[in-house]
Amino acid sequence: PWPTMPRRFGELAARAAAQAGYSGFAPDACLINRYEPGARLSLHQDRNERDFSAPIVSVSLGLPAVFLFGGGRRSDPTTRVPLVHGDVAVWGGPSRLRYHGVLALKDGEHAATGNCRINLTFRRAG
Ligand code: MD6
Ligand code: FE
Repeated sequence: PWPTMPRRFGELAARAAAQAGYSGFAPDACLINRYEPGARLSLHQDRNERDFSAPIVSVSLGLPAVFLFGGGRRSDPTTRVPLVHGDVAVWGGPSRLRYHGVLALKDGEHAATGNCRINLTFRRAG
C-alpha cells in the first residue's frame, strides 16, 4: 500500500487553498525539496500532474527566498515575492500554469532548519 501523507499536512494545505479561493482541495502528493545556499529554481511550469483544476500549495520553511511569479510564457515579466519561514503560497485556476521559480538562495542560518530552505508543494497529481 502507498503511504499517505500526515493528516495535518493535508489539512494545512486544504485550509490554505480554501483561504485563497480554492475550496475542496484534497492533495494526494507532497513534494519536499531541500535547498542549500546558492541553489536556484529556474522558471518552469508545474505540469507533471494530471489534474490542472487543483491548485498548487507551497509551504516555505527555514532560510528566506525570493519567489519569481511569471505569466503564461517563459518570457513574460516576473514579480518578485519574498518568502520567509512559514509562508504559504497558493496558485491555481487561471494561474495554475504560470511560470515560476526561485532566485539563488542566500547563505544564512535559520533556527528551524540551519543552513537550508525546505519547500513543500502539495498537489493533486491525479
Ligand atoms: C518554491 N517550488 O520552492 C517553489 N516546483 O518556492 C516549486 O516551484 C517547485 O519545489 C516543482 C517541483 C518542486 C518545487
Ligand atoms: Fe514549481
